[in-house]
Amino acid sequence: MEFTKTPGWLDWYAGPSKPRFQVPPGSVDAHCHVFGPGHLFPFAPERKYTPCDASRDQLFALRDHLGFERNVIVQATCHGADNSALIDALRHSGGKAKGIVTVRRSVSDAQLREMHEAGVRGVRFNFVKRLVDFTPKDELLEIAARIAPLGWHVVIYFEAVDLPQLWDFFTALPTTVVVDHMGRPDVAKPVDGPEFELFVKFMRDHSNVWSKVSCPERLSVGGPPALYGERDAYRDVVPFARRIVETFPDRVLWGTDWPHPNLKNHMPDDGLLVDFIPHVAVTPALQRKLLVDNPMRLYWPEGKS
Ligand code: 0GY
Repeated sequence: MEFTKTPGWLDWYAGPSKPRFQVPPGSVDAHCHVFGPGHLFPFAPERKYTPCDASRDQLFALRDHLGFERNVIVQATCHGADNSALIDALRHSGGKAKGIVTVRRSVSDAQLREMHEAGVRGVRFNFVKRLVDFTPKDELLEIAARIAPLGWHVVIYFEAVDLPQLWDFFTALPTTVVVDHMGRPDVAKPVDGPEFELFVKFMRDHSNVWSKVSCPERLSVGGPPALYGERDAYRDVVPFARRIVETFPDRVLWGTDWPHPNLKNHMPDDGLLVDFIPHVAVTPALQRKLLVDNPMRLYWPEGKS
């Protein structure tokens, strides 16, 4: 099927620089996506955007270019609950990718087992209104109860202003809970202000909650780097990410977010994003936890396979 991209869509940047920061051996890019290709894996009718293609082979090439060893591929909303592109990527990864899917309550136990076999280790619940239609909480709780026995976890995506109303639901989840992009803080607000304090409390009071300290390019209000290759971008996000890394060093993950859906004003150089890591994880010990030990414990507890 042929698809027309959403007007104004920014394609992923095909010439990323080599990062100056060398990630530790065995590093995991724990948040990235595949899009289609649309002619093989059509985008979902209920999608809120139509992206450019971003194939598994392109993702694996980026992984190698940046010096990473493994990927955690997260189902993107443009594919709805059809996880075929993601499963195909897992199956062609040679054991180097695990996945997070989106499912409806109609999913069968046999389908869940098959996904597990392919390398799926979690489901994503998305509360960002521009991306998805509302799913009733009882459906999500039912799904969480069914995936818990598989040892899977729940990935949640929401915006900081919505945390108070989602708190009771999130804290009732029976699994490990991984938050995308630190719950999207408004980085124009103080890092020790009430909004981000609530997120810190969420993690402090609930030892099953982890966070990805990803997406400075999405959270920054300081604007895009003037030129690709500029090494000083996104500094307004640093205090937020650094606080989470230093307060919860054993429950943080990092990911590129390639191919960066829905960015409006610029497309990041993924090499530059990797160079952001030592600003938020400032010691080799913290970098190793963030990039290797934590994602391996969560996604490859059996060790290298
Ligand atoms: C991200 C962020 C976004 C999109 C999605 O699944 C998605 O479509 O996650 C976004 O637009 O903020 O993590 O990729």
